[in-house]
Amino acid sequence: ALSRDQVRLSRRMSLVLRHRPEVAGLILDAGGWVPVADLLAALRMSRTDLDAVVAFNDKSRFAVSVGADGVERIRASQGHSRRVSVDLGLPPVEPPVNLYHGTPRANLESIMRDGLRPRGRHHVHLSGDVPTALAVGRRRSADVVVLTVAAGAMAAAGHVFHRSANGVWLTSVVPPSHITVK
Ligand code: HQG
Repeated sequence: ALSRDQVRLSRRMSLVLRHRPEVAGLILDAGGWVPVADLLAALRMSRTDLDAVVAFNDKSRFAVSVGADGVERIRASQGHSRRVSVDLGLPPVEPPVNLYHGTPRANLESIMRDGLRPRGRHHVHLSGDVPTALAVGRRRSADVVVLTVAAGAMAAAGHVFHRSANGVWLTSVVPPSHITVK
């Protein structure tokens, strides 16, 4: 398991790699990658801590890859802010018939009127199973509803889905007509 300090570093990595790279003096490339060496220097963290965070992060939020130039880079697998212009380059994937989204009950009326919107992020995030959707909703409220998204029908109607490296389903918007309350 991660130590408390490593969990704190993990949060800092999420902030920098998804939302505010400039606070660490970093610039993400078009795919959202930064050299591992630059991140270590910017966050003054050890390689051991970085490896632990990448390996034991509860959601596998970070991916490490060696480029064609031999440089080792790291990026967040999903969750980027709209203000950070990153294209993960994920291919379109045929979704399952249903996907799920957990949200505070207080959002329900607005969602059934306007659909699911990406808000500050690049995509609406959907889960492949109900327990995961419940956990996502509980980050924000104890009173959570799980919405069933008719992903198969959406795909048939031309909506595009992607799946992040850590298994989160991504799409641009979900119209209310494809949402039911489970
Ligand atoms: C809601 C975590 C009212 C939406 C998770 C959500 C996920 C609306 C909130 C990832 C709405 C946005 C993303 C509408 C959407 N009216 N409320 N029309 N449309 N909402 O955090 O899906 O731990 O941007 O239901 O596991 O909660 O960070 O999205 O409650 O994968 O790696 O607006 O964040 O991953 O909140 O979570 P978020 P999310 P990490």
